Amino acid sequence: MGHLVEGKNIVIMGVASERSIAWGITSSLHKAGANLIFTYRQERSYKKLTKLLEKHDIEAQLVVSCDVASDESITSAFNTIKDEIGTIHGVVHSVAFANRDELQGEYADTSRDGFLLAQEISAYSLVAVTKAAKELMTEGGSIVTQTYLGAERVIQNYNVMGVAKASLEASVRYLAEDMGKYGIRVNAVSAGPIRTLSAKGVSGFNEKMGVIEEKAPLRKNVDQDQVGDATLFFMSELSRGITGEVLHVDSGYHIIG
Ligand code: NDP
Ligand code: N5H
Repeated sequence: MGHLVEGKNIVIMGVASERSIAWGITSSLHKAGANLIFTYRQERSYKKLTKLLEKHDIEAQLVVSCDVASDESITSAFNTIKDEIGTIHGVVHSVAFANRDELQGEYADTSRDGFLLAQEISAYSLVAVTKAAKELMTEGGSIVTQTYLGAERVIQNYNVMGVAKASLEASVRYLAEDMGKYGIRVNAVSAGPIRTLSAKGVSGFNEKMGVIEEKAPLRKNVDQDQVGDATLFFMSELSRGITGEVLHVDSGYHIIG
């Protein structure tokens, strides 16, 4: 896999810690020769990222702040990327957010604000980022987001995030149609449960991991590196015929009834 994305400029959004799915993706893309640009929201994530890059001897082309809740922040981030880097070939979207108290109990209790917040950060952000990134993808490109099975089925506690991921997956299809004519592909990876900062403290997470070990065809949980390699596939020319797809990296769990 040494040269699958050699020389490609790829933006990675959503590294918050060494456990982040976006960090697994960073490892895979780095090993495959990509030039990496990072965006972060919280200062804490910026510090983590800087330390991680140093520890793993990875040189970022650029690290820029981007809060996907704000159009100005997205515009400013991609303008900086345009000025400093120029053409980009890929974007990894690995961000989501919902109020913790709405990731338990009944979905019917979801507040209007909580619903809109989850949609804004976890689904609309892909639309806004795609629009901004398209201007820099003058040689075509690949956009990959992260989703979860709770978009397709009712999974206890996922609630408002399940509805946001359904919206995200539908956006992947509509965006794939729009972007196809510019040579830009848009896909999603649907990962099984992985212990990350986001997953920390959410109700029922441990049980979900246990079920995978018991019921998934491969009888084990997935990890960040497996998602990283699948994302690398989507970033590379190996997937050149694929767009609008949701690829499950979940030990096969989604096929089990
Ligand atoms: P992490 O907590 O590591 O990453 C979540 C990221 O979202 C953080 O980097 C956070 O940045 C970012 N984020 C939240 N709000 C904003 C915002 N307004 N603007 C910019 N960035 C924001 O968790 P994961 O790696 O688990 O999550 C990454 C993606 O993977 C999410 O889309 C998640 O739904 C998806 N996923 C996760 C699974 C799992 O089991 N972990 C399974 C399937 C999908 P900051 O901290 O700086 O705010
Ligand atoms: C069925 C499950 C378990 C229950 C639901 C979990 C949903 C998690 C997704 C969201 C993104 C988590 C979230 O927004 C947490 C925040 O309220 C609080 N956390 C934070 O603010 C931390 C510090 C920052 C870094 O997090 C974010 N997001 O900014 C699903 C699980 C089996 C799989 C899973 C965990 C899926 C997923 O989408 O992440």
